[in-house]
Amino acid sequence: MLSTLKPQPADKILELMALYRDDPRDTKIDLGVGIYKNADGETPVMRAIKAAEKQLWDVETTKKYTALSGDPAFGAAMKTLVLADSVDHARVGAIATPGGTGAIRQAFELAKLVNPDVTIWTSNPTWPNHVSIIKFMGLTNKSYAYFDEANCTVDFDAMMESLKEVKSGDVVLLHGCCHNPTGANLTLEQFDLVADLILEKGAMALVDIAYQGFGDGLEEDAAATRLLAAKLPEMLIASSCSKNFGIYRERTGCLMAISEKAEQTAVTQGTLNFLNRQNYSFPPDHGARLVTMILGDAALKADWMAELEEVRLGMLGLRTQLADELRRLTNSDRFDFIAKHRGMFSRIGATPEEVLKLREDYGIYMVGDSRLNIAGLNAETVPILAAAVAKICK
Ligand code: PLP
Ligand code: TYF
Repeated sequence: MLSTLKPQPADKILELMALYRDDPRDTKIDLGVGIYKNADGETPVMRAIKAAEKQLWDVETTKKYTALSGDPAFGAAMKTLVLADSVDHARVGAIATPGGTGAIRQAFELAKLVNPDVTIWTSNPTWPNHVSIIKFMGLTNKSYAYFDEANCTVDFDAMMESLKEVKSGDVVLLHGCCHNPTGANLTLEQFDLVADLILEKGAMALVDIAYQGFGDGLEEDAAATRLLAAKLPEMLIASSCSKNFGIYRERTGCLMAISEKAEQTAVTQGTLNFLNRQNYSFPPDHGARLVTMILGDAALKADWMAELEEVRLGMLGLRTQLADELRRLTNSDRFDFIAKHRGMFSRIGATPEEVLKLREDYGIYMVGDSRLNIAGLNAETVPILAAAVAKICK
């Protein structure tokens, strides 16, 4: 049977990781995969995570199964972190999932259960795994206009125009903050208009929030999600702890599902638990437990927030430095958007040929669509990148 298998398309971002690894040049710069790196190019375990792990070693007495939802304390902590008081928590069901990707997959599963003919709308462009998972599940994917290539901003008029085609029972996937791959984000006013449209169409919003704390701040980055939660009767939120807690390999995420009325939450929660059982039974606990410990302990939380803020401000500083350097070298404001974008990524608007040239001639690795990971830079490599971009990008 296995002999009938055909090779599957590779993930372009992960493929780039391998190319970088095999490049012998010691001047190479990795701006590919979305992993936070400090100025030394390292992705250290965050201080609060280390401290929580130490505590956990002392207090953990068993590793027996938790619950199908994961530890309910994790769900409660994530509701507070992401939604705060925007919505009555009694209306929110939550499950722990293997990473944000697990939450996205389970959100699609839930949408499919509710409406087997569901169309899932994704931004053009979006994180490639969104599209890949939707198609793998046999669901219909439509894309809505999002990125204005010429100005490297959101083309909001075009976005609203394409969302006019949304039908009742469709799901509209939105990036809660720090849009991947473009770095260009909606304003709160624009999110508000999108919420009106979703409401009018009888569709459901699914917010993917994978970078809370990487853009404008922990609370600021959740503002759009909270606005939608306050306004829409029903909604799904797929949240990832991979980036903001730096626990990528622990696979920690949470799917939240908001029902219109608190009376419906028991069935919604039961359905979420059922979906966990169908797909992998009990979700992973280690990362979720650390997150719960940190969010529930004032000192650990304060230290986590302080470190996250250092990370965020470091990336913002690199954005400013890069935009300034490019303004100086090109004598234009063409790259000013880099300082306005938020999160780990920006698409700098290079052609695929230019991206290839940057890789081959300069050892600068960015994704084929010219997405670069800002955290892959440091004060020394920003001028190197800027000089190469100024020279290569027409
Ligand atoms: N959503 C977006 C937009 C992402 O960029 C990522 C990637 O890291 C994820 C979700 C999920 O990440 P993970 O499954 O590693 O938590
Ligand atoms: O977009 C990124 O680079 C991150 C990491 O299959 C990632 O979201 C990339 C590809 C992938 C899983 C995670």
